[in-house]
Amino acid sequence: QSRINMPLMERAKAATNPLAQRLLTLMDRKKSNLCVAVDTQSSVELISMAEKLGPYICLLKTHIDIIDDFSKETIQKLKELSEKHDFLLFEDRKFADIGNTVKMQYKGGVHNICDWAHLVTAHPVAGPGVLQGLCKAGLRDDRGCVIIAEMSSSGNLNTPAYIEDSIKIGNSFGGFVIGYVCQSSIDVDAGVILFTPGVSLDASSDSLGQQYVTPETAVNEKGADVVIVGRGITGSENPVERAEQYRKRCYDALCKRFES
Ligand code: 5IU
Repeated sequence: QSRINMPLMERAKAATNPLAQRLLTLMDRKKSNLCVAVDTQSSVELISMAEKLGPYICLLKTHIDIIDDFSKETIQKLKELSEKHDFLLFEDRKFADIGNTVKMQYKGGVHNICDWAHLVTAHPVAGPGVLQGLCKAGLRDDRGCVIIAEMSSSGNLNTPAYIEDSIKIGNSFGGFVIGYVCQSSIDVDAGVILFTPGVSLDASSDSLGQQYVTPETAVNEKGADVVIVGRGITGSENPVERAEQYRKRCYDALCKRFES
């Protein structure tokens, strides 16, 4: 059986990475493979979305550096809500520098990302040093990284060779890398998780290069395990209703794969 048609709990058992195991188990328990991307500049809005949408999601994806009124309290509240509603915190920091620099970006500055984000993203463009650096900031069982193999935006520079090499780099850090951001069903072990952004029920693109597909296309054609949705939920009139709609469509599409 391959990753594609293996039930989540079987994949959790196959996973060698403890955080991958935890996320797959959480997805099964909550019946959610939905990650909401809350791209807002207001910490009040961020916390309010986390409180409202928490029950429907497996992951809350942040861009903590866009918050205008950031404070330690923002993080404290996110941590509390992550426990209350049983979701993990995913900071989409897109680390991309040399190891020595990303090590400091991960654990330093006002955001102190490795203190609170269960997951972070990294571009492998600089080579394995980016992962060596992140691991140096303090590798623990409840911290992990998602490697960006392929972006959703039009004109991205992720060639098939780049994607293949990204996976080679990621696979050599199996204790830290739990999966990949990608737009196609790349060949990875059953315990490795694929994340796909660029999903919307309303639009096929935005005015700045983003490209969208439906939840079903993401899960059943692109092989996504976790579906990342931003404005489709946060920009709607009723984000809670919309989140439940996306949760169901994404999870039903995933369950359909187990039957095949
Ligand atoms: N995001 C992408 N595409 C990518 C990667 C990250 O859209 O390839 I890597 C982020 C950007 C934003 C969210 O935070 O995912 C998608 O938001 P919308 O659903 O609002 O487009």
